[in-house]
Amino acid sequence: MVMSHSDSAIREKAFKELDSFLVEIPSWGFANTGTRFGKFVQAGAATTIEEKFADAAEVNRLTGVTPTLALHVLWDLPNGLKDVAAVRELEARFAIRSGSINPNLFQDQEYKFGSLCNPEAAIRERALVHVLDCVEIGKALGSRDISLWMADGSNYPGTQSVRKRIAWLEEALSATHQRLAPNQRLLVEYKPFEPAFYHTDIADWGMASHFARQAGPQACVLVDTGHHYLGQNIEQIVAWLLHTGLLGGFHFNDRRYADDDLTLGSIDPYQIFRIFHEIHSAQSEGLKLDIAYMIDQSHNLKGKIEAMVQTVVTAQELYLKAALVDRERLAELQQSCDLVAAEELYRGAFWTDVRPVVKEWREARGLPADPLAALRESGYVERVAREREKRSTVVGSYA
Ligand code: RM4
Ligand code: MN
Ligand code: MN
Repeated sequence: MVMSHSDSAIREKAFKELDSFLVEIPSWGFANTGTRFGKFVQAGAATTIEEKFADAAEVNRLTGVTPTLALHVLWDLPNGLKDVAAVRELEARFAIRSGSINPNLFQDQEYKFGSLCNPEAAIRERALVHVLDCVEIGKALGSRDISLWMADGSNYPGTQSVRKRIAWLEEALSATHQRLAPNQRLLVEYKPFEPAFYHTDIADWGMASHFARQAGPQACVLVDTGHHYLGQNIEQIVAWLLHTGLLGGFHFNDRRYADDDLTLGSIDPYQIFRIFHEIHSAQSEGLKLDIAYMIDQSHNLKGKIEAMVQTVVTAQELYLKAALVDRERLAELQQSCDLVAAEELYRGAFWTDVRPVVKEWREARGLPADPLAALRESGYVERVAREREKRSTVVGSYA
């Protein structure tokens, strides 16, 4: 089973793994969100970029592993590049850096029939200009990843040329790639459904891989765990992306049905463990990986900060469980096709309670031993709720 080493060797390995595992949290995870039927407003939700930075700093104070905040450009930088100076100031004030830059290609009226895949050239151009602005924002903020998700698609068969739209998107992504600085990356996210009901222009990892390859060497694929059909084997997709060198990052969340954006591991923690196992095993075989671990969740009912802390803690636990698989032994068992022993070893790692060692690690790093309890004790949520309650209750989607 997992614990074949001595306790201190396990502790040493665990500490090393936890030291190297950082998680990026999304600005929109602190904002008021809802479903298409309505929105339940929380007094403590962040409505300004300043509040989002403040909340991110609180999560980082409690967990110590979330130094970057993903930004969604039109929600967080409504004036684009002009807002960079203000963001810089917030970075310094809250000791949180800007993380991935997310273009917004879905909220403007012009995008009714698509953005980079719109049949009208002028609208495609407008969308491209926005993406290129995001590249410049990334450069100005020193943030590496441009994380691209589009809502483009169609609702009815025969209403759009799927192939023309492929070509338009290829053009736009190549043009974007040309503008990247040498350290920047373009992450291409896929999603099979919502908001388009018939076809989505980047619907799965095969299409995303094609677009990434075609755009250039600094483009790779982003896997959002909620963006798959229910029966899909996500860890196999991850294994393929590792094999082809195209795995750029994750948007982590959980779901029961579709893109539910529930907190990580709330429905199926074993799924995330299996994904992490693929990554750890690729790493142990010497593959050089550069994976952005990002959260993409919207907390409609749970308290925003509490849900974020819970997510980060869960991510650490699952990452560590998968790190502790005795991979040498597993390789032998796989080789000899000892199926039950292999499976039991694998499952054994999943069932190992790593919480005590994570707690030890936190104490050793000067972090609260129990971040969720520390959050409750701090009174942060009540304080910001009191302060933020006074403002107007007008809230737009996510922002
Ligand atoms: C999409 C997708 C994107 C995220 C938006 C808010 O479903 O997951 O990554 O930015 O939601
Ligand atoms: Mn996503
Ligand atoms: Mn999503």
